[in-house]
Amino acid sequence: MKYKVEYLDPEDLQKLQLNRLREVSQHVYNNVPYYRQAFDNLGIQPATIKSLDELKNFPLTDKETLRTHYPFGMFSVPMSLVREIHGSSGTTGKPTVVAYTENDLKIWSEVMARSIACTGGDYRDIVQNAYGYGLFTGGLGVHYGALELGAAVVPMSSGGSKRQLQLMEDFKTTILTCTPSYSIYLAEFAESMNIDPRKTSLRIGILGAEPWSDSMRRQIESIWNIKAYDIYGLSEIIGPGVAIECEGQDGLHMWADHFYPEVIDPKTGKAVPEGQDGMLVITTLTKEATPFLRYATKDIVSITYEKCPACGRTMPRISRIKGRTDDMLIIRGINVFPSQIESVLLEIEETEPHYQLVVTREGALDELEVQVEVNEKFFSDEIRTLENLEKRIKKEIESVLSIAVKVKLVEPKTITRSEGKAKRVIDMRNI
Ligand code: DLL
Repeated sequence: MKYKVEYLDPEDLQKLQLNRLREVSQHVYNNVPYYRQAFDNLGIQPATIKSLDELKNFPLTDKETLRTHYPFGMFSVPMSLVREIHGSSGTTGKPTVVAYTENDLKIWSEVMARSIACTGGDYRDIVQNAYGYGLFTGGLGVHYGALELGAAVVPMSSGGSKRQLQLMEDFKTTILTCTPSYSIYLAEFAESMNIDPRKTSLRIGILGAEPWSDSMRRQIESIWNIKAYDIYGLSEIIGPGVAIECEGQDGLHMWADHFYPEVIDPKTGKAVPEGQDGMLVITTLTKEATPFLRYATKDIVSITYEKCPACGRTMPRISRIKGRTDDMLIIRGINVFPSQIESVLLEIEETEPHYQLVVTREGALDELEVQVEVNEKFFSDEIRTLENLEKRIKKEIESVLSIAVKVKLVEPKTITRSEGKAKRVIDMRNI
C-alpha cells in the first residue's frame, strides 16, 4: 500500500503543513491558556501566520511544561471527547500525561500503519507485538497500526520469553516488534530452548524506544536472519510512528504531514543547517486532545530534506537518535531519570546522599545497579541488617521506576567526589 502524501512535492507538503499549522494554532489558542498567553505575548494571531518560518519565534514546550500543568492543563478538548490517556515518566516520577480523541486514535493508527508499510509489512503479515501494553505507548500504538494495515496482531506485550518463542514457532509470526535489546535477549533465549532463531518465519523486526546502533542492527539481522528497522516516537507527539526507516535503512522518514520537525542548537535555540546535529523539536499539526507547538524532544539528530534515493519518499529523514540533551536514561525501553532514584535515596535514613548509577548490558539486556553509601553509624551493623536495607531500597526504587534494579551498599566515602558536576551515571553499554 502506498500513501500518496509520502511522495508530495516539497512545496505542496509545505502548503499542507502551513494550513495545518494555522488550524492547530487556532485550536490551542482557543482552548489552552498556556498557548493563548504565548501567542498574546508575541502579539500574533493564529489566523495571520504567513509562513512556517514564523514558528521559530514561538517558545518551546517540554516535559517540564507538561509537569507544571499536570494532569490535564494542556488538554485542548473537554474530557468528554477524550478516548484514551497515556503517560511516560517525568523527572519527578509524575508521568507526563497525553490524551487522544477519536480522531487522534485514527491518526495514530494511520501513522503506525504507514510505518509498518514503510518497512515492507502488509496485510499478510502476522505481527508479534512485544512492546509493553499499558500507559506506555509502544504496545497499543503498534497494535492500532497493525489493525489499520489489515495485518494480524498477536498482542504479547513485553516479557514471557518462553511463551513468546513458543507462539512465534506455532503461529509462524513474520514481524517482531520490541526493543532492540529484547530482540537480542530473545534470540539468546531461543538457543536455550533449542530453537534456531535463523530458522523461524520472522522476516522483519520493527525495533525502537531506546538507542541502538548500526552494529547492533547487523548483529540482530544476522542472529534472526531478518531485516531490522529503526522506529522512533515519543508519547508527547503520538507514541511510536513518528518516524521509521525504509528499505534504504539510511535515516528515518518522519511523517511530516502530521509532525513538523525542526532541528535547533539547544544552547542558542537557532536552527542548525541541514545535516548538522541538534535537538529535534516537533510541532503536532493534526492532533486534537494534546497538540503541542514546538515540543523539545531533547533527542539529538540531524535531518535531511533530500528525496530518498532508496524509496522516493519526500518525507524528511532524521538520523538515528545520537544522544539526549538531558540526563534521561533509557533502560530496557523505559525512561529513567537519575532524580527519580535520588528522591528515593534521600528519604532513606541509613544512607548518605552519595550514589552512582551503573548501567551495563549483560548479554542483551540492560542492567541498572544503584550503588549508595551507607552512613558510618549504620555500616558497622550486622550483615543481615544490611541485606534487609538493600532489599528495602530495591523495593522502593522498583516501585517508582517499574523496572528491576540491583542495589549495592558501599562503604562510607568510597564513591568518588567531584568538584564540578557529580558524575552520577556510568553508562557502560557500548551502543
Ligand atoms: O518510547 C515510543 C516508542 C514505542 C517508540 C515503541 C518506538 C517504539 P516514550 O516512552 O515517551 O515513547 O519515550 C520517548 O524514547 O524521546 C527517545 O529518547 C527514546 N526513543 C524512542 N525511540 C527511539 C529510537 C516511546 N528508535 C523517548 N532510538 C524518545 C533511540 C528512541 N531512542
